[in-house]
Order: sequence, then C-alpha cells, then structure tokens
Amino acid sequence: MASDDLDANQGGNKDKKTYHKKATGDALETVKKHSKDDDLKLFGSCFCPFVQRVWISLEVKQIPYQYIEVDVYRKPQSLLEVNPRGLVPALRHGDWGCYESTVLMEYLEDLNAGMPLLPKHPQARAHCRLWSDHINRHIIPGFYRFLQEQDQSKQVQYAEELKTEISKLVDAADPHGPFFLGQNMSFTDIQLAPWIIRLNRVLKPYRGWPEPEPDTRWAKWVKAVEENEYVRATTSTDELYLDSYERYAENRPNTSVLASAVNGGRGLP
Ligand SMILES: N[C@@H](CCC(=O)N[C@@H](CS)C(=O)NCC(=O)O)C(=O)O
Repeated sequence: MASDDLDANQGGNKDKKTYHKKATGDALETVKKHSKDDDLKLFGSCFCPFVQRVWISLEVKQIPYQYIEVDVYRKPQSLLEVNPRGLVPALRHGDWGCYESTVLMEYLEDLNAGMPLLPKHPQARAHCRLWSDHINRHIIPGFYRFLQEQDQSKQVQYAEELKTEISKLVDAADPHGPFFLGQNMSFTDIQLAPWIIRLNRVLKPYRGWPEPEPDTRWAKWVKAVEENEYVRATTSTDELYLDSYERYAENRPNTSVLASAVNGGRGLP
C-alpha cells in the first residue's frame, strides 16, 4: 500500500491499525436499511460515539432518515457545508443543517415525532439534562484521559477518577433501574450508551477496565444498555472498535481534534 493511502495517524506505518471506514455487523445492516435518500440526513463515522448517540435516538424514535458514512479525517464538502468545524455527527434536515451531538438529540426531541426521550415534568427534564451535563463534562473527558495516558501510575489515577465520576451518576439514577429513569431507556442513557459499549470493547482490552461488580446497580445498567435493541442496531463488531481506538491507546500524533484537546488539557471539541 502506498503511504498516500495510509491515514495521518499511522505515521507512514502500515502495520498500525487505524479507524474503520465502514460499519460492520448489526450496524451495517442498519446502514443498509437507511441508505435511501431522505430529507433528514445523518452524517456519521461508524466508530464515533458522538454519532452513535444521535443514531440511537433516531432508531428509538423510528424517525425516517438517511445515514451517510463520511471519512471525517478527509472531510468531504457535503459535511463541511453542514458543519464548518468538520466534526461528526452533523444533521441536514431539508435545506437546514446543524451539529453537536447533544444539540442534535435535543432537536430530534423537539420534532415531537416518535417516542419522547425526555420526561414531561420540567424538573424531571432538568434532572436528565443535569446528569447529561455531568456525562459530557466529567465522564467522557475522563474516558479519553485514561485511554490516552501512557504512564502507568497516572493510568491508575485516571481509572479511579473515571470510576468516581461514574459512581456519582449511578447514585443519581433511579435506584431500581435498570436505566437512568427506571424501566425505559431515555435521554441520559443514550448520552452515555456509546461509552458503555466502549468500556468493554476498548478500555477493557487496552487498559484492563474491569467488568462491573456482579449484582450492583451499575452491572444492571450496563447489561440493559448492552442488550437494548437500538443500541445493538447501531453497534458494529468488536474488531471495529479495537482497531479504531488503537491510535488513542498509543496516543499517536494526528489521532483527532479530540485527542489533541485531551493532550493539551483543553475541553473536548
Ligand atoms: N462535541 C462534539 C464532538 C464530536 C467529535 O469529536 N467527533 C469526532 C469523531 S468521534 C470528529 O468528528 N473528529 C474529527 C477530527 O478530529 O477532525 C459532539 O458532541 O458532537
């Protein structure tokens, strides 16, 4: 393979694994079902957890949409037209477009189509948003800090920090579950679900992240997310995640805007 064909994160070394450019397994079946032109278009990359949030929301709500796979590190014009920052997910709806996974989940909610993901009561909605904010500000950055860290003693520290932030969320959840608000998967679960999927498929193989303690509230939650039909419909086979995250686990140069932000101690993009 000519080095021109390699991705920037591979540093000219074809033996380095890189991100996948096509979904596999159940996620590929879902891509195929949503390949036809539609007014609502989700621009996504198969490995991206932020995309998976919006994708799960669309699947839960059963809103018609078209899924368009893009190579987000070789940004096509069609993506840049919707998101000048060049990140996925991006959504085009008719001649309007928008981006940012949390904003897009709120937008889908505001369409009032299909299953609502936020409760009706304003205080219950605020509770969901408060803990979604916790996920975005504490859990997700903690996940990448731990995954990218190469120093073993710091890895131990970051693993503990991540566990602490997850525990705070578990304490705020409905005590019986299995989901955040109880029986049904809702907004806050979907905000976290892609990283729950990646705990087992990425943090476990690369950093020895443990299985949840049996019979705990957290174990119940993880199981419910793993078994949820809409999460499964947007999840690829394990190899896709293992390969796509090797660049993060080795903290290689040119991995992504997000990886650079974590290395630079800045907030996530
Ligand atoms: N805050 C954004 C983050 C999106 C994001 O970081 N997406 C990554 C893929 S997982 C991306 O587009 N990276 C492109 C790049 O690094 O150039 C959101 O919630 O949508």
